[in-house]
Amino acid sequence: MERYYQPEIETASREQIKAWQDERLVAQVRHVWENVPYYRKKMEEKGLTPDDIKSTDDLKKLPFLSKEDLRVAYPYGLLGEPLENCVRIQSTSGTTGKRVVAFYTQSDIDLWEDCCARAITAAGGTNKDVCQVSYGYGLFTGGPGLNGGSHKVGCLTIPTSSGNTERQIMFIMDLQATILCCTPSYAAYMGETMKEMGLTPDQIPLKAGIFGAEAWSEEMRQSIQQTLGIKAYDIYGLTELSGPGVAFECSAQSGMHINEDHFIAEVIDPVTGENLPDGQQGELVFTAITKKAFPLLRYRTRDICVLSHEKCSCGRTHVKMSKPRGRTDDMLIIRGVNVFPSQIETVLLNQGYPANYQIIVDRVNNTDTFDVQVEMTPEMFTDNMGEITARQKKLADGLRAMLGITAKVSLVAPKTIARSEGKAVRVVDKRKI
Ligand code: DLL
Repeated sequence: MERYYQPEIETASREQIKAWQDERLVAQVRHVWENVPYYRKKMEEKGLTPDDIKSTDDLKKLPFLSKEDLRVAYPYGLLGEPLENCVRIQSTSGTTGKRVVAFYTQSDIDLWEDCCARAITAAGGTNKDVCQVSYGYGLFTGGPGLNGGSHKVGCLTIPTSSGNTERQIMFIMDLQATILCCTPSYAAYMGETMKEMGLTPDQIPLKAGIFGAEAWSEEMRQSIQQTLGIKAYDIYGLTELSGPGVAFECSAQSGMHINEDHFIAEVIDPVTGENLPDGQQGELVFTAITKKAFPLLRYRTRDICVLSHEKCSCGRTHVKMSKPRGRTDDMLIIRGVNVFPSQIETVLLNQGYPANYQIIVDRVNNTDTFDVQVEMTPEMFTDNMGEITARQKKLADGLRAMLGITAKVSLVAPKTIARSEGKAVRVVDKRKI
């Protein structure tokens, strides 16, 4: 039987959800107008006052916020509460440009942890479970968010953080962990290590995994489920909007329910900014309607996905987002063709390769070079060059069929490509260096 953490909210009628959103949006716009001069100015530039926003039907009148706004307003420009009401910050790794610093009141943290508790419950978690949180703790939101959610559900929580894989496995086995939370690439690495240690899926006590923070394909899900003998659930979120738990997967494993009592989701055309209907792919935009310290309105995530209001077999009524296909800024343009790392991953896994790969793009004599390095499994590994060449050709053919351009494929020995304990680095774009 499907279990919910907050059943009355998670299965509320569409009318009820809209009523919550209408009321909370109006209050949030007023809160922002009164407390965030940066956004007030943006509203004024459009000739808007809070009186113009009477319900969610008026949402599209509001100006967007982008990563660029976060950079300009760094560090306090989007703060919605006096600092004395804030109790925590979290931050992103800031690989491109300035770090994002998000602020939380105690109530903001509480709502965020509720969202994570919903995700853990949807993955079958109860107070009888042992939940190992192997996302990084610290400024990254993964560890703290799922730690808080796990406490709320009442699981025995093992806060291992990421890294030290042998110790991770020791805790899973000795304390009989039943739920594992980490990035999908780290889950794959743990699975690989356990297999090498001679552990079979039936010896591994885990039953579920809650994996997110990076794009991962359906093929990768199947592979992790098999190696660990678990059901693998996706979880989505971003620091700017609290962290993990903005959306989470249920037993249907077909998209993630967005916590619509806290976030209003829109999908827009990234070029024109126009709203797109269900089923059409575009950029995900969120309006946070309950959190107060960092109250972002119409924040452009750069994540590309589609929304669906179709009835879900789990009984939850909140809208579902598809797995993000990638980020607008992850998308590579190689010789004029759009390429997402997730498309490449699909081809590799379909041909039996592990998800250990790297994409290296460069520009030589004004032409883009496109190299894909892929690890062989120990079973495939051979020094028969003829066999390797045939395999490389088959993979290059598969990639050409998927992408429409030719890649130079190099098969490399097992364990050549660095493993990730957090978000995996799949792309090295030397054109940008
Ligand atoms: O990655 C929060 C998180 C932690 C989510 C743990 C899930 C689990 P950031 O570091 O701010 O926050 O990165 C946010 O990561 O805009 C997406 O591009 C990507 N992302 C997050 N979850 C998923 C997912 C955390 N399930 C950025 N699938 C987002 C694909 C994801 N991409």
